[in-house]
Amino acid sequence: MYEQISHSLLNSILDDLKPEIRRQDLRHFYTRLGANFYAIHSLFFTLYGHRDDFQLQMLRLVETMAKGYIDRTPELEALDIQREQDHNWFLSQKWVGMALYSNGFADNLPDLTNKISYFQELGINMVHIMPILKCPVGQSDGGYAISDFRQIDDRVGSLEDVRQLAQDFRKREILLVLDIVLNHTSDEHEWAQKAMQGDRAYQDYYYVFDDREIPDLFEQSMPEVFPETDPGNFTWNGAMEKWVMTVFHNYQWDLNYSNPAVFIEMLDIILFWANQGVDILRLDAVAFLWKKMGTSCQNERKAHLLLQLMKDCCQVTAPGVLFIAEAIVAPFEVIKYFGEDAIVAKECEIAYNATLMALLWDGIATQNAKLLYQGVKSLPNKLERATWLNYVRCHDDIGFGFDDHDIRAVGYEPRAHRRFLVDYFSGRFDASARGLVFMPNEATGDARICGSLASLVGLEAALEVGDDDLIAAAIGRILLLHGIILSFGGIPLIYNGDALGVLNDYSFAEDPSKRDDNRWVHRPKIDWEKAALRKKQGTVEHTIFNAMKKMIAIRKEISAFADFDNRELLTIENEHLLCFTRFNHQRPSEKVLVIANFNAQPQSIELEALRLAGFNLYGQWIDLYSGRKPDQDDRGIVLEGFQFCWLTET
Ligand code: OTU
Repeated sequence: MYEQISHSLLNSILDDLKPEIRRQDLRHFYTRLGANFYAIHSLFFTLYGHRDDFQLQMLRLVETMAKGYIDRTPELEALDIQREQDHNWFLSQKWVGMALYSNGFADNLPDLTNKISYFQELGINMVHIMPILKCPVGQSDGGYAISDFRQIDDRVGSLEDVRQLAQDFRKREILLVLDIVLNHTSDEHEWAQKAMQGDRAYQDYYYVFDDREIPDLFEQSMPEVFPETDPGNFTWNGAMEKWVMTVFHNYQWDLNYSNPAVFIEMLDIILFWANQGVDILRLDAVAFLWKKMGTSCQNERKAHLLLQLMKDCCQVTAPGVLFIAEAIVAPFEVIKYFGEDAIVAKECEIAYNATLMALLWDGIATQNAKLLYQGVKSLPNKLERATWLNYVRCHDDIGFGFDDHDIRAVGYEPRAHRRFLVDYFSGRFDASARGLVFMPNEATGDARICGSLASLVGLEAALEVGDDDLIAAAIGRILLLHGIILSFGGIPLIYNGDALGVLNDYSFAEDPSKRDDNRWVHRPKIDWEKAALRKKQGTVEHTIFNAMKKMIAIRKEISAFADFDNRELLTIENEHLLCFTRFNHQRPSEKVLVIANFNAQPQSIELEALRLAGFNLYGQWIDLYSGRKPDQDDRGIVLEGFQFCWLTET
């Protein structure tokens, strides 16, 4: 858009650019800057326009983008241009992700490179490696407390290893996903250290206060993330003799984005990682970016403006790089991280589908799909060129954050129902679920759940008693959940260990840096000798791994599984089943019917429902997953306990 004020500002900025920037060939940079400048200027002005040094900050911002562009390799620039041309590339069904800790999946980064063939064997072509940056030696929140945004933790490797990995992945068409922890730094970060030494400029990078007056006001409306271990949102720092805002752990200092210097530093870091060859950046804890007194300090409008500005700036320098929003918040809030009021994604192209994740677990606990159906029905529509990251579990706890209205709509009382779920997964209701309660909050009654997928769905207990039926049921649940995330629409993200049925790892309790955080129970170190059993018939590992491998391979062949607003939820009588159709957005008659039975008993779906959904009842049906004709009785199609199928007409 052409607009006089921003255009004349752009001209004067271009005149003021450092000579070394002006001398470069910046053709593509300038076209993109011209296209995005109006938006960048408006956003930057809304956030920082009240400052005397606004124009100087704006110049710094443009210099940061230009510098990032100059550092971009020709290979990455070619990729940018290719992705600009094929801008829906990430909506394809061919992508299947996995999330892992480099020192949990492998020993370290070089060893991870040795194990790339495992990804190829399973069909994984997008790998999210959890934090690998320099962090405190003891407690570091699993690396989410970062001490240097440009240096790799030497316990896992070096920057050279990451570059090598990025290259090795690229050759094999595997996407690399890394974290950018935007919301906070560790208290060992240079900025925090300088702040502690009394440097005012760096104290302004954080929220620091002389006394409790303002912190107390904030506390009135701010919830607590880790109430059990880190109650409150502020920590006293003796060196500064001030209170610092620490929403997460007391050693994680919240960055203050009302300071444009912070924004520019973090943009520079984003561009730095884009230039190391990272394809997708996972932006951690984005809901928390803007703090405003009197609010929960989550999902604030200005948090969205910051993300829009990040996206607009990153598009100028590295348009091929995508953002994932990690916002584990209410369904109607999550959707906004794609970009509110925009036609195409204007914040993050991808967002964690935490709602689906939580609903799936409800289905497991209740053996009933009615809340899952209701929650999926209420999922707001997302924008075009935006997609979900669908997952069963990740490295964090599982919170039952679905909507209270939906819970009531299906006849449960929200508080009691959530309590039931926590009781269920912590084994108080059914001893076969081996979860641990995470961060119970006495004041609010809230609690979340930790535990590996296999242990939560009963595999650990079933193996202990050696009961084949129970083992089969647990495996059935594991496959059922993946059958949904692989067909729902979006990028499925499989968690490290889940394709091998890895159980809880209780060893964290002996490690002083981990024992207070039971999320470590489901952050396994893969035992590769045991993992080799995936090649031995008759083992649990073999059954799960090969089923997943087959599902992934089939998913990649089904064009109706690409994500183009092409899912229709079916309303059916049997509440144990979740049922939806996926259709090819260009050829809608190419349909796949997904049916998932959350109940242990066989369940049937009435043929009339399928007829209403546009299926030809006299045609030939085939389950693309099993390759078999579905079972039928006089009422309709019958699914075994925990069975799922991907039906199509032949
Ligand atoms: C994210 O977590 C990370 O995934 C966690 O591993 C980190 O501890 C946390 O940020 C701090 O860096 O912020 O938007 O267990 O579900 O805190 C949601 C709580 C987050 C996490 C939540 C999440």
